[in-house]
Amino acid sequence: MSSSPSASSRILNSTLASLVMSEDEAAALIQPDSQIGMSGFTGSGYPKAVPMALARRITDADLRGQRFQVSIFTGASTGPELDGALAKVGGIHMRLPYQSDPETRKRINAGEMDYMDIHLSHVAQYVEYGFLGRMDLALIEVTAILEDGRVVPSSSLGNNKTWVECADKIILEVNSAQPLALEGMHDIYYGLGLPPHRQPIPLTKPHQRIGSPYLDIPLEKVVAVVHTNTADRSSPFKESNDSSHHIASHMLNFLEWEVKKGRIPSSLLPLQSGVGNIANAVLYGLEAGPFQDMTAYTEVIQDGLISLLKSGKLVSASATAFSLSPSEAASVMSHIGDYKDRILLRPQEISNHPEIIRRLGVIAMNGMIEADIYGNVNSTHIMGSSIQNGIGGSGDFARNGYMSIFIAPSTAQKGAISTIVPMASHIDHTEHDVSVVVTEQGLADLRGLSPTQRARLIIENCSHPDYRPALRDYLNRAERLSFGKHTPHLLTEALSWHARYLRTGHMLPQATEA
Ligand code: 0RQ
Repeated sequence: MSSSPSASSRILNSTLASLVMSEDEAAALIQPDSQIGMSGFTGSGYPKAVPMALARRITDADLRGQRFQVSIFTGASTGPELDGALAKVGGIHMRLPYQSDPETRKRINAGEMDYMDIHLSHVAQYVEYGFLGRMDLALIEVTAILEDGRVVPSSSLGNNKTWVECADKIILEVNSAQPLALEGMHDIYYGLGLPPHRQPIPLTKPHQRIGSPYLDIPLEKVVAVVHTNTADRSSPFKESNDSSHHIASHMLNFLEWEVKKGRIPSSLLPLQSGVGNIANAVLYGLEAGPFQDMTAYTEVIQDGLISLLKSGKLVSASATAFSLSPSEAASVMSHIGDYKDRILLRPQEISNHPEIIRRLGVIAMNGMIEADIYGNVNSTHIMGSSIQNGIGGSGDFARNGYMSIFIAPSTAQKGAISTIVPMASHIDHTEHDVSVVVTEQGLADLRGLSPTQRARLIIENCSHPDYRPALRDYLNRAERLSFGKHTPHLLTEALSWHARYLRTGHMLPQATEA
């Protein structure tokens, strides 16, 4: 905890200033079995001090033989001080909606922790509808507190508005490491309401402001205010390689073709780009394209979007959070004022709202784990049973966008796994929500095609040459022997590729099996 003058000068409301305490004192206010809505989205704007103090409290309780767990709801993934620290001490009972922390992943996949993976646009309304039970506490990182008690949000907005509205109690972490110049960058819409009284959201342009730059805090609910001074801790992206360059180049050619056909303007339609190394590399690829005056209506601002903003190719970006590599985060946050007119952060119920995504005609570009030959996409599970991160916002955009593009290298784990398989081992996006599949091998435009037409195209254009003969063979035999001929499958064989990988460490069928 820091009590420097700069820290206290960020708390201008006298009632809230009187509630300043240490993180340990604040954590002592948290009861076992609480449901806590925390800020944080893709490693930005998450509380850092109280979760670690809570982890210490949980360890102490453990030593005394008392079970102490809490349920954690966030915007999306957080950082080691939150997910990492609490998962390590076995302190999380239920976690939602999206995570990418190694320790959390390990616990979930070991069956030691419950995890509910839901669309990011659903989280706020699930809580407001009461589907997820009572929200005991909101623990929110903010940049500063104004005299009237409203707050300047931090580097992400996520579900913060919903958490402070629905929770019984609120703890605020005021983080002096977040630049004060974030003030004015947020746009918090207060007009959504609940059915049957919902009205259209008055947002018709990606960069339009429809709300307030400040988050309203019901002051009577606040039980603690804690100073922190720790920067967001995000993960670096992998270096782009030949595979990601080829993927980016296929995407560029395709988008140029779409412009040439007159289907989309030369500034394209607003872009959404998912998390991950490949999605980030594709954004860098757009730098080389002919498109000018692009816009983004997305959830996360990654390094690639910053690069497009810097070069002037991207006019503006609307999102709910930053998701930057450590080096880019340091550079962007120290010059955040330069981006004030071009970046807007919104609550995730608005950044990911189906109504807006459909109205704006967003081009959705998301990474995938695997696709099957019919265009069903798995974004979340390794070998059908082990969670990687979660569906995040990919479903919000894939179902509702103008067009939905899924990207991945054609193989994973040094070629031992084909990301194009006969049948996906888990399905997040069905064949009905997938317009285009891209790997470094090529691109398959699935629009307007029947299942078997899609299968031929995906195999020929997207699969790795090492796996192509086996995929062709599977499809040919399925077309002859399948019970139905609409989406031909040999059910006992459909997932044998995954079973073989689990058995032998390689997916490639043996000659006798093909
Ligand atoms: O494993 O880390 O051990 O090397 O999965 O794969 O190729 O680095 O891909 O970073 O682009 O992430 C789908 C996970 C892709 C991401 C996913 C292994 C691979 C590697 C990561 P290692 P890459 P990326 C909006 C959008 C869902 C959420 C989403 C994601 C690791 O894009 O989480 O889209 N998407 N949100 O080796 C076994 C396969 C594999 C495989 C990859 N078929 N089998 N392992 N891997 N394919 C933003 C938000 O919602 C917040």
